[in-house]
Amino acid sequence: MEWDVFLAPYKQAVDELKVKLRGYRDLYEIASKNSPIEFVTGRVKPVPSILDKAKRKGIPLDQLNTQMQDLAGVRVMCQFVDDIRKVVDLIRNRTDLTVVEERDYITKKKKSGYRSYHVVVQYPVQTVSGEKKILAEIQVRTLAMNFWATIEHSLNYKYKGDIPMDVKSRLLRAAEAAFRLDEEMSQIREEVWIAQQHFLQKNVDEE
Ligand code: 0O2
Ligand code: 0O2
Repeated sequence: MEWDVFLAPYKQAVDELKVKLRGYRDLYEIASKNSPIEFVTGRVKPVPSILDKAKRKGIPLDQLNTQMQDLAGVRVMCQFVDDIRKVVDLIRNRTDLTVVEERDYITKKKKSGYRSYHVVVQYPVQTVSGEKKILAEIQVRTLAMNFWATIEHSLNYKYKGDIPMDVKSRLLRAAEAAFRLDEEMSQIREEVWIAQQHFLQKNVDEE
């Protein structure tokens, strides 16, 4: 398999989607609105991870393009849980891609404690042999969810997927703490917002 050739359109898609999603930050700033996007990262799945996952899920290598949805992966980090819905709406409304699947691990978290909103999109890339539509997975999550997922991911790597029970239960408690942090932050934002409205109303009344 010529991995460089096979993965080239995926790399192109990741690069383009990163630019496009990062672009919202400036657009929100110009409109004097708070950006629902804090930062964006992305990667093409490394070949050893592709081979691992293909083996684990029984995906034949000639069906990777349709069966493995996260060869191209983009991650959008938000400050607040509420922003996730806004980002998903921005993605749904784009005319340069098609949403083919959504997985909501926010209202229904995974057994591990993982929370995130996954949107699988079909994205057209212009290649040397014409247009190629590829699948990409966009993961939308808060900073707290990302913090947890990053640590859990590296522990999984360290323990080769076999995390000891006591570490697992600590991770579940940490996931719970991250969830509460998100809730607290949302409440603080709400209170700041209400205070601002009072302040603006007071100024209008005094004019
Ligand atoms: P590991 O252990 O394999 O995860 P740039 O500023 O554009 O140069 P960017 O996009 O800000 O770079 O960050 P980068 O280096 O592409 O990604 C940083 C890390 O986040 C990588 O870790 C990726 O694995 C991970 N990552 C980013 N986006 C995604 C995504 O959409 N899906 C998945 N699964 N992972 C993502 P490493 O260094 O490869 O290490
Ligand atoms: P990477 O590149 O190492 O992150 P499955 O692989 O069966 O769990 P599926 O059906 O392929 O999942 O799609 P899903 O669940 O929507 O997305 C899988 C990706 O979500 C993973 O990629 C992770 O990036 C992230 N993810 C899912 N569950 C967890 C979890 O429990 N902890 C963490 N840290 N991340 C999770 P990969 O394939 O693991 O690759």
